[in-house]
Amino acid sequence: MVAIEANQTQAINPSTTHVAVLAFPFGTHASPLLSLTCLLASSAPHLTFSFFTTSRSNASLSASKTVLPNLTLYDVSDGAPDDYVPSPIDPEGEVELFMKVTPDNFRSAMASGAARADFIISDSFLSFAGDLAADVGAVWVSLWTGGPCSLSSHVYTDLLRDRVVPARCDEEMTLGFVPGLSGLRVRDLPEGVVSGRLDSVFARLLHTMGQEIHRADLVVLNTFDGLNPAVLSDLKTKFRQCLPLGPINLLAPLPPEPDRESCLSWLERHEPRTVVFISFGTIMTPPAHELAFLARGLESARVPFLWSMRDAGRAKLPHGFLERVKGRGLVVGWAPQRAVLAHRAVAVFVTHCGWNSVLESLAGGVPMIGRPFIGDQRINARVVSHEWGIGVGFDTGFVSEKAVKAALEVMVRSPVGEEMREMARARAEDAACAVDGGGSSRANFERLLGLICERGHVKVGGGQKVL
Ligand SMILES: *[C@@H]1O[C@H](CO)[C@@H](O)[C@H](O)[C@H]1NC(C)=O
Ligand SMILES: CC(=O)N[C@H]1CO[C@H](CO)[C@@H](O)[C@@H]1O
Repeated sequence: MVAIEANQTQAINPSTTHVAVLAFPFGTHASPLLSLTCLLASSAPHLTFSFFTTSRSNASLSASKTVLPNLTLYDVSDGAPDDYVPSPIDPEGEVELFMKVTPDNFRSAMASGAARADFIISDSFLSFAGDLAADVGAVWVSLWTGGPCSLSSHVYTDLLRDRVVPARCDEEMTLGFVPGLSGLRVRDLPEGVVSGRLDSVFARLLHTMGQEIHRADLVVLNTFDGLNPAVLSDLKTKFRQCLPLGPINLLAPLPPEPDRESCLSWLERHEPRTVVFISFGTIMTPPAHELAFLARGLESARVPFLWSMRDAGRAKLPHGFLERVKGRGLVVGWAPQRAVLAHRAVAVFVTHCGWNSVLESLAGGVPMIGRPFIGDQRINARVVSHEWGIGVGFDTGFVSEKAVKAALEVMVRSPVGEEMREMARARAEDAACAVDGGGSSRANFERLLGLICERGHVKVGGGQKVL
């Protein structure tokens, strides 16, 4: 690694460029970041990439099995005691422990790692990455892994807190005063923006993120031009450079996931667009009474279904359910979600509306029945149903067997459902075009790659960098 003097201005040998990538190691955050890193590293084999995350997060990443000679994974401390067991009822607990040891955990892992970083690509949640980059004169690239509407709700948090006083405002009030968010209601906002505990770990982290993200030299978004045009064009005015290059699941596909419970061969035995796929992700399980409404609704609508459910959920199913639906329903502990959603047998996806799940459903052209729980999920569910028109939402949860049955019948058997599938397929085509040669996301990826390969025209001199 060439040491850079403060006044050095001549071109730097590009073969020494080092890109350090800092993950937010919770939920599914690290996965799109690692996919993007793998694509950059395989496109620029002459550069050096280091990926920093906790060992718990690394263990859950399927792309970490991709071996690239110029990409090295490094452990950072998660701040938790050795015998720590994450609590399902306090998901903020481990985030709090982790945030307490940042940024020193990253700083020391980076010092033990490869060379000084020329680029720091961080999850946008890690606002301190801006200071780490400034310390070493690196370019800061911030990746927002969620959707553009939720990002906007954090960028405009102060305005929202000013205008929306929960005690005086109707939950149904729309957010017409925020550019691009006129279709959303107060009740769709993530907790901690205007309601709930404004001083929780997450609320503070996201508030800071919303205020700091504009300092990034580049903001990379996991969406594509045209998907949420109004909010995206507003965000572009807020950032120095904004590169939507998603869906990352299509731009930089992960290796196929294992299918140990034979979901795909089961789907093979079904007619196109007839099966309901249900998964609430790795963190959420609906409460027992809602699981019962959903199970009974599936039973009475007599639709074939594939349900990916952890053991915690199984115990809450109605008595005798699994026996009664044998042959028509398949309940598994884990399903290869991307391949399932890409399968032609799937008619609708019952989902918590995490952004990765929404994009995977969109990529497969599958409309959704949303049952959002926390964070950005209510915004995503609202965007799916009201902006894209490719789903229905249960934003207060599954309220009865009858309501579930009606939604399933509409989505699987009615012309309305068929129309939504057609619109979802059109969105899937747009997404595929965006990441294809000549598409906007592909072009933005090439631009990011070009900037990194040319060192972003970084002029190291007087501490200034110009992109
Ligand atoms: C990350 O996980 C992979 C397996 O998926 C393992 O080979 C590797 O050693 C791990 N890296 C670190 C730094 O823990
Ligand atoms: C050609 C080149 O720079 N390869 C690098 C790939 O990454 C490893 C470690 O991350 C470096 O040691 C190599 O120099």
